[in-house]
Amino acid sequence: MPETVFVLNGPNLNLLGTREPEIYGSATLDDIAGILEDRARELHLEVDVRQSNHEGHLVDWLHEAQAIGARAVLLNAGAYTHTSVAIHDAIKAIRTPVIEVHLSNPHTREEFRHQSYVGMAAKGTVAGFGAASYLVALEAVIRL
Ligand code: CA2
Repeated sequence: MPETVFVLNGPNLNLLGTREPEIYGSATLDDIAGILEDRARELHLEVDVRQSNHEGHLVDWLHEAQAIGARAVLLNAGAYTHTSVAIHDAIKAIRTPVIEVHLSNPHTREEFRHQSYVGMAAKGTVAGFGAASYLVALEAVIRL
């Protein structure tokens, strides 16, 4: 059985591909899931791609990643990146490595996006490459 990589996406990322393509690109979350599934197969991994607009779901899924023995979590927590101590604590509470992912580069954007509670707890961060950020993060998993 291939090991599973959770790909968790936070608020508003269900809207990807429909609005603000100049910031977030034109790929939908389903498009990204398809790209990751193809690459994961080549890497003998399996991806489980999820999205929620609710902070607690992301916390529950981080716990679940540990419970099922997931190989890693790719986490784009959306705006919760910059606000959520609960998600920070959940990342710290599990042994499963978490890689922070962003489509845009938050450091080139508004000041309030410069702080990341996710990044402070994550193994590493991939940001600024659009949909390819997820792919680069998946490649990093096999090097962990
Ligand atoms: O660049 C990223 O991936 C972000 O995590 C995206 C978040 C933002 O709050 C972070 O600072 C950086 C926002 C996701 C909103 O997604 C939308 C997609 C399409 C249309 C509108 C919003």
